[in-house]
Amino acid sequence: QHSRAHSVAVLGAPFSKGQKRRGVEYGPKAIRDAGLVERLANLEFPVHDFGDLSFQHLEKDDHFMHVPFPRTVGRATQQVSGAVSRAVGAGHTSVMLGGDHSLAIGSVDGHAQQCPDLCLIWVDAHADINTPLTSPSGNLHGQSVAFMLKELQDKMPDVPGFSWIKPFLSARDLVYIGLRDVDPGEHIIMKNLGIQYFSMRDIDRLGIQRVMEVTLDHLLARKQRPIHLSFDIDAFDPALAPATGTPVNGGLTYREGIYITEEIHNTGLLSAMDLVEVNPLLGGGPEAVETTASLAVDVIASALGQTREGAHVTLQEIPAPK
Ligand code: EXY
Ligand code: MN
Ligand code: MN
Ligand code: MN
Repeated sequence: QHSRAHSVAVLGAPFSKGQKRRGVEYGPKAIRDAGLVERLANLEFPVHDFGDLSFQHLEKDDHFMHVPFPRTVGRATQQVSGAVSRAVGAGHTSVMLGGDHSLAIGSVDGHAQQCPDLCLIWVDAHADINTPLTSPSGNLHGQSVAFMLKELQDKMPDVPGFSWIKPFLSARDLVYIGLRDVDPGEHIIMKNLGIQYFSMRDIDRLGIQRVMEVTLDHLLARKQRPIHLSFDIDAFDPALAPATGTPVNGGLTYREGIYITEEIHNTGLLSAMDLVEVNPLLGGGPEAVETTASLAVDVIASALGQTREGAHVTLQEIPAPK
Protein backbone atom coordinates (compact mmCIF):
# COMPACT_ATOMS: atom_id res chain seq x y z
CA GLN A 1 0.00 0.00 0.00
CA HIS A 2 1.10 3.57 -0.43
CA SER A 3 0.38 6.86 1.34
CA ARG A 4 -1.58 9.73 -0.01
CA ALA A 5 0.97 12.52 -0.20
CA HIS A 6 0.84 14.42 3.07
CA SER A 7 2.38 17.77 3.70
CA VAL A 8 5.38 17.71 6.02
CA ALA A 9 6.07 20.05 8.93
CA VAL A 10 9.71 20.41 9.97
CA LEU A 11 10.24 21.63 13.55
CA GLY A 12 13.63 22.30 15.13
CA ALA A 13 14.11 21.66 18.83
CA PRO A 14 17.53 23.06 19.79
CA PHE A 15 17.64 21.56 23.25
CA SER A 16 20.31 19.77 25.24
CA LYS A 17 19.35 19.64 28.92
CA GLY A 18 18.29 16.01 28.84
CA GLN A 19 22.00 15.23 29.08
CA LYS A 20 25.20 16.94 30.18
CA ARG A 21 27.26 17.52 27.02
CA ARG A 22 27.24 20.77 25.07
CA GLY A 23 26.42 20.94 21.39
CA VAL A 24 23.37 18.79 20.70
CA GLU A 25 21.31 22.01 20.68
CA TYR A 26 23.02 22.75 17.33
CA GLY A 27 21.65 19.54 15.80
CA PRO A 28 18.72 21.17 13.97
CA LYS A 29 21.03 23.69 12.30
CA ALA A 30 23.49 20.97 11.26
CA ILE A 31 20.69 18.88 9.73
CA ARG A 32 19.23 21.86 7.86
CA ASP A 33 22.72 22.90 6.67
CA ALA A 34 23.14 19.39 5.26
CA GLY A 35 20.28 20.20 2.88
CA LEU A 36 17.20 18.72 4.52
CA VAL A 37 14.57 21.02 3.04
CA GLU A 38 16.07 20.89 -0.47
CA ARG A 39 16.11 17.10 -0.35
CA LEU A 40 12.52 16.88 0.82
CA ALA A 41 11.49 19.27 -1.96
CA ASN A 42 12.34 16.48 -4.44
CA LEU A 43 9.59 14.30 -2.96
CA GLU A 44 5.91 14.41 -3.72
CA PHE A 45 4.43 16.72 -1.07
CA PRO A 46 4.72 20.28 0.22
CA VAL A 47 7.26 20.91 3.01
CA HIS A 48 6.77 23.62 5.62
CA ASP A 49 9.77 24.48 7.76
CA PHE A 50 8.34 26.05 10.90
CA GLY A 51 11.82 26.93 12.19
CA ASP A 52 13.10 26.32 15.69
CA LEU A 53 11.17 26.32 18.92
CA SER A 54 12.75 28.47 21.60
CA PHE A 55 13.35 27.13 25.05
CA GLN A 56 14.29 28.85 28.26
CA HIS A 57 16.84 27.55 30.65
CA LEU A 58 15.16 27.96 34.04
CA GLU A 59 17.41 29.63 36.59
CA LYS A 60 16.04 27.86 39.64
CA ASP A 61 16.12 24.23 38.67
CA ASP A 62 17.72 22.08 41.37
CA HIS A 63 18.48 18.42 40.76
CA PHE A 64 15.70 15.98 41.58
CA MET A 65 17.50 13.01 43.17
CA HIS A 66 20.44 12.77 40.73
CA VAL A 67 18.38 14.01 37.76
CA PRO A 68 19.71 17.34 36.42
CA PHE A 69 17.51 20.14 34.96
CA PRO A 70 14.14 18.45 35.61
CA ARG A 71 11.99 21.60 35.30
CA THR A 72 13.85 22.85 32.23
CA VAL A 73 13.39 19.51 30.49
CA GLY A 74 9.79 19.20 31.66
CA ARG A 75 8.92 22.62 30.30
CA ALA A 76 10.71 22.05 26.98
CA THR A 77 9.01 18.71 26.40
CA GLN A 78 5.64 20.31 27.13
CA GLN A 79 6.38 22.94 24.45
CA VAL A 80 7.38 20.24 21.97
CA SER A 81 4.18 18.37 22.74
CA GLY A 82 2.08 21.41 21.91
CA ALA A 83 3.96 22.08 18.69
CA VAL A 84 3.76 18.50 17.44
CA SER A 85 0.09 18.25 18.40
CA ARG A 86 -0.66 21.39 16.37
CA ALA A 87 1.36 20.17 13.37
CA VAL A 88 -0.31 16.76 13.27
CA GLY A 89 -3.71 18.35 13.99
CA ALA A 90 -3.20 20.62 10.97
CA GLY A 91 -2.71 17.53 8.79
CA HIS A 92 1.08 17.52 8.51
CA THR A 93 3.48 14.65 8.99
CA SER A 94 5.63 16.06 11.79
CA VAL A 95 9.44 15.89 11.58
CA MET A 96 11.05 16.99 14.84
CA LEU A 97 14.80 17.69 14.70
CA GLY A 98 16.67 17.37 18.01
CA GLY A 99 18.19 18.12 20.25
CA ASP A 100 18.60 15.33 22.73
CA HIS A 101 16.23 12.38 23.00
CA SER A 102 14.34 13.68 26.06
CA LEU A 103 12.39 15.76 23.51
CA ALA A 104 10.66 12.61 22.32
CA ILE A 105 8.57 12.68 25.50
CA GLY A 106 6.93 15.79 24.11
CA SER A 107 6.93 14.71 20.50
CA VAL A 108 5.25 11.36 21.07
CA ASP A 109 2.84 12.88 23.61
CA GLY A 110 1.79 15.63 21.20
CA HIS A 111 1.33 13.08 18.44
CA ALA A 112 -0.72 10.87 20.79
CA GLN A 113 -3.02 13.77 21.62
CA GLN A 114 -4.09 13.76 17.96
CA CYS A 115 -3.69 10.02 17.38
CA PRO A 116 -4.40 8.14 20.63
CA ASP A 117 -4.00 4.76 18.92
CA LEU A 118 -0.49 5.40 17.60
CA CYS A 119 2.35 2.92 17.86
CA LEU A 120 6.02 3.72 18.45
CA ILE A 121 9.17 2.44 16.75
CA TRP A 122 12.29 3.45 18.71
CA VAL A 123 15.52 3.05 16.73
CA ASP A 124 18.45 3.53 19.11
CA ALA A 125 21.57 1.94 20.57
CA HIS A 126 19.90 2.62 23.93
CA ALA A 127 16.47 1.76 25.32
CA ASP A 128 15.95 5.15 27.03
CA ILE A 129 13.58 3.44 29.46
CA ASN A 130 15.32 4.08 32.79
CA THR A 131 13.21 5.52 35.56
CA PRO A 132 14.85 8.12 37.81
CA LEU A 133 15.38 5.24 40.25
CA THR A 134 17.15 2.92 37.80
CA SER A 135 19.10 5.56 35.86
CA PRO A 136 22.87 5.31 36.35
CA SER A 137 23.47 8.83 34.99
CA GLY A 138 20.34 10.72 36.01
CA ASN A 139 20.12 12.07 32.45
CA LEU A 140 16.55 12.44 31.21
CA HIS A 141 17.39 11.51 27.60
CA GLY A 142 17.92 7.99 28.94
CA GLN A 143 14.43 7.99 30.53
CA SER A 144 12.09 9.24 27.80
CA VAL A 145 10.11 6.05 27.28
CA ALA A 146 9.50 5.58 31.03
CA PHE A 147 7.43 8.78 31.08
CA MET A 148 5.19 7.45 28.31
CA LEU A 149 4.35 3.95 29.50
CA LYS A 150 1.15 3.26 31.39
CA GLU A 151 2.63 0.09 32.86
CA LEU A 152 5.42 2.05 34.61
CA GLN A 153 3.11 4.58 36.24
CA ASP A 154 3.57 3.18 39.77
CA LYS A 155 7.36 3.02 39.37
CA MET A 156 7.74 6.68 38.46
CA PRO A 157 8.34 9.33 41.13
CA ASP A 158 6.83 12.80 40.66
CA VAL A 159 9.60 14.57 38.79
CA PRO A 160 9.27 18.35 39.07
CA GLY A 161 8.37 19.84 35.69
CA PHE A 162 6.57 16.73 34.47
CA SER A 163 3.20 17.00 36.20
CA TRP A 164 1.67 17.93 32.82
CA ILE A 165 2.22 14.48 31.33
CA LYS A 166 -0.07 11.46 31.73
CA PRO A 167 1.31 8.13 30.53
CA PHE A 168 -0.42 7.28 27.27
CA LEU A 169 1.40 4.31 25.68
CA SER A 170 1.04 0.56 26.30
CA ALA A 171 4.12 -1.64 26.32
CA ARG A 172 2.73 -3.70 23.44
CA ASP A 173 2.56 -0.58 21.23
CA LEU A 174 6.35 -0.14 21.26
CA VAL A 175 9.17 -1.87 19.37
CA TYR A 176 12.89 -1.18 19.74
CA ILE A 177 15.44 -1.70 16.97
CA GLY A 178 19.24 -1.43 17.27
CA LEU A 179 19.80 -1.91 21.00
CA ARG A 180 23.31 -2.69 22.23
CA ASP A 181 23.77 -0.68 25.43
CA VAL A 182 21.00 -1.51 27.88
CA ASP A 183 21.29 -0.93 31.64
CA PRO A 184 20.25 -3.68 34.11
CA GLY A 185 17.20 -1.70 35.26
CA GLU A 186 16.16 -1.19 31.66
CA HIS A 187 16.56 -4.87 30.87
CA ILE A 188 14.32 -5.93 33.73
CA ILE A 189 11.71 -3.37 32.66
CA MET A 190 11.74 -4.62 29.06
CA LYS A 191 11.50 -8.26 30.19
CA ASN A 192 8.82 -7.61 32.81
CA LEU A 193 6.61 -5.63 30.48
CA GLY A 194 7.17 -8.04 27.58
CA ILE A 195 8.37 -5.30 25.25
CA GLN A 196 9.24 -6.41 21.72
CA TYR A 197 12.83 -5.47 20.94
CA PHE A 198 15.49 -6.27 18.38
CA SER A 199 19.03 -5.83 19.65
CA MET A 200 21.95 -5.72 17.23
CA ARG A 201 22.40 -9.41 18.00
CA ASP A 202 18.84 -10.07 16.86
CA ILE A 203 19.55 -8.16 13.65
CA ASP A 204 22.68 -10.30 13.16
CA ARG A 205 20.62 -13.48 13.59
CA LEU A 206 17.45 -12.61 11.72
CA GLY A 207 18.53 -10.02 9.20
CA ILE A 208 16.92 -6.60 8.93
CA GLN A 209 14.26 -7.81 6.50
CA ARG A 210 12.82 -10.29 9.02
CA VAL A 211 13.20 -7.75 11.85
CA MET A 212 11.02 -5.25 9.98
CA GLU A 213 8.50 -7.90 9.04
CA VAL A 214 8.05 -8.92 12.69
CA THR A 215 8.11 -5.29 13.88
CA LEU A 216 5.33 -4.18 11.55
CA ASP A 217 3.36 -7.35 12.13
CA HIS A 218 3.60 -6.89 15.91
CA LEU A 219 2.34 -3.31 15.70
CA LEU A 220 -0.08 -3.39 12.78
CA ALA A 221 -1.47 -6.91 12.35
CA ARG A 222 -4.50 -6.33 14.56
CA LYS A 223 -5.18 -2.87 13.19
CA GLN A 224 -3.61 -0.32 10.84
CA ARG A 225 -2.73 2.77 12.84
CA PRO A 226 -0.44 5.81 12.86
CA ILE A 227 3.28 5.21 13.39
CA HIS A 228 5.62 7.41 15.38
CA LEU A 229 9.28 6.82 14.47
CA SER A 230 11.78 8.06 17.05
CA PHE A 231 15.20 7.73 15.43
CA ASP A 232 18.33 8.30 17.51
CA ILE A 233 21.30 8.80 15.18
CA ASP A 234 23.46 6.75 17.59
CA ALA A 235 21.60 3.64 16.37
CA PHE A 236 24.07 3.75 13.46
CA ASP A 237 27.60 2.55 13.81
CA PRO A 238 29.88 5.32 15.12
CA ALA A 239 31.87 5.11 11.86
CA LEU A 240 28.76 6.44 10.08
CA ALA A 241 27.49 8.76 12.82
CA PRO A 242 30.48 9.98 14.83
CA ALA A 243 28.99 13.34 15.87
CA THR A 244 26.83 12.12 18.73
CA GLY A 245 27.04 12.13 22.51
CA THR A 246 26.84 8.44 23.41
CA PRO A 247 28.32 6.41 20.52
CA VAL A 248 28.39 2.62 20.91
CA ASN A 249 30.35 0.27 18.65
CA GLY A 250 28.65 -2.29 16.47
CA GLY A 251 25.69 -0.28 15.21
CA LEU A 252 23.42 -0.33 12.17
CA THR A 253 24.94 -0.25 8.72
CA TYR A 254 23.79 2.43 6.30
CA ARG A 255 21.74 -0.12 4.42
CA GLU A 256 20.07 -1.52 7.53
CA GLY A 257 19.11 1.98 8.66
CA ILE A 258 17.68 2.96 5.31
CA TYR A 259 15.85 -0.35 4.96
CA ILE A 260 14.10 0.39 8.28
CA THR A 261 12.86 3.76 7.08
CA GLU A 262 11.89 2.47 3.61
CA GLU A 263 9.75 -0.22 5.18
CA ILE A 264 8.11 2.29 7.50
CA HIS A 265 7.40 4.59 4.57
CA ASN A 266 5.88 1.73 2.60
CA THR A 267 3.24 1.15 5.28
CA GLY A 268 1.80 4.57 4.40
CA LEU A 269 1.22 5.05 8.14
CA LEU A 270 4.13 7.26 9.25
CA SER A 271 2.51 10.21 10.98
CA ALA A 272 5.36 11.79 12.98
CA MET A 273 9.08 11.24 13.48
CA ASP A 274 12.04 12.49 15.50
CA LEU A 275 15.67 12.63 14.42
CA VAL A 276 17.76 13.25 17.51
CA GLU A 277 21.22 13.34 19.13
CA VAL A 278 23.22 14.87 16.26
CA ASN A 279 25.89 16.86 18.14
CA PRO A 280 28.06 19.00 15.83
CA LEU A 281 30.56 19.77 18.59
CA LEU A 282 31.52 16.09 18.81
CA GLY A 283 32.98 13.52 16.41
CA GLY A 284 36.32 15.21 15.74
CA GLY A 285 35.75 17.92 13.18
CA PRO A 286 33.76 19.23 10.23
CA GLU A 287 33.90 16.03 8.17
CA ALA A 288 32.49 13.98 11.03
CA VAL A 289 29.68 16.48 11.41
CA GLU A 290 28.95 16.54 7.69
CA THR A 291 28.85 12.72 7.56
CA THR A 292 26.52 12.51 10.54
CA ALA A 293 24.18 15.30 9.46
CA SER A 294 23.89 14.09 5.89
CA LEU A 295 23.09 10.61 7.21
CA ALA A 296 20.31 12.23 9.26
CA VAL A 297 18.98 13.83 6.07
CA ASP A 298 19.05 10.45 4.29
CA VAL A 299 17.10 8.84 7.13
CA ILE A 300 14.42 11.52 7.08
CA ALA A 301 14.12 11.61 3.28
CA SER A 302 13.85 7.85 3.13
CA ALA A 303 11.20 7.74 5.87
CA LEU A 304 9.25 10.26 3.79
CA GLY A 305 9.46 8.30 0.57
CA GLN A 306 12.80 8.80 -1.11
CA THR A 307 13.58 5.42 -2.68
CA ARG A 308 16.78 3.73 -3.68
CA GLU A 309 15.16 2.19 -6.71
CA GLY A 310 14.14 5.58 -8.09
CA ALA A 311 10.69 6.98 -8.85
CA HIS A 312 8.82 8.71 -11.67
CA VAL A 313 6.40 11.01 -9.91
CA THR A 314 6.04 13.48 -12.80
CA LEU A 315 6.70 11.18 -15.75
CA GLN A 316 3.81 9.22 -17.26
CA GLU A 317 5.72 7.64 -20.12
CA ILE A 318 9.15 7.38 -21.68
CA PRO A 319 9.83 10.58 -23.62
CA ALA A 320 10.06 9.88 -27.35
CA PRO A 321 11.57 12.14 -30.04
CA LYS A 322 8.88 13.95 -32.10
N1 EXY B 1 21.42 4.21 29.48
C1 EXY B 1 22.29 5.33 29.75
C2 EXY B 1 21.64 6.30 30.71
O1 EXY B 1 20.45 6.13 31.01
O2 EXY B 1 22.30 7.20 31.16
C3 EXY B 1 22.68 6.03 28.47
C4 EXY B 1 21.54 6.73 27.82
C5 EXY B 1 21.96 7.38 26.52
C6 EXY B 1 20.72 7.88 25.85
C7 EXY B 1 20.99 8.12 24.44
C8 EXY B 1 20.24 9.02 23.72
O3 EXY B 1 19.98 7.57 23.55
MN1 MN C 1 18.05 7.78 22.50
MN1 MN D 1 20.95 6.51 22.01
MN1 MN E 1 5.31 7.99 -1.05
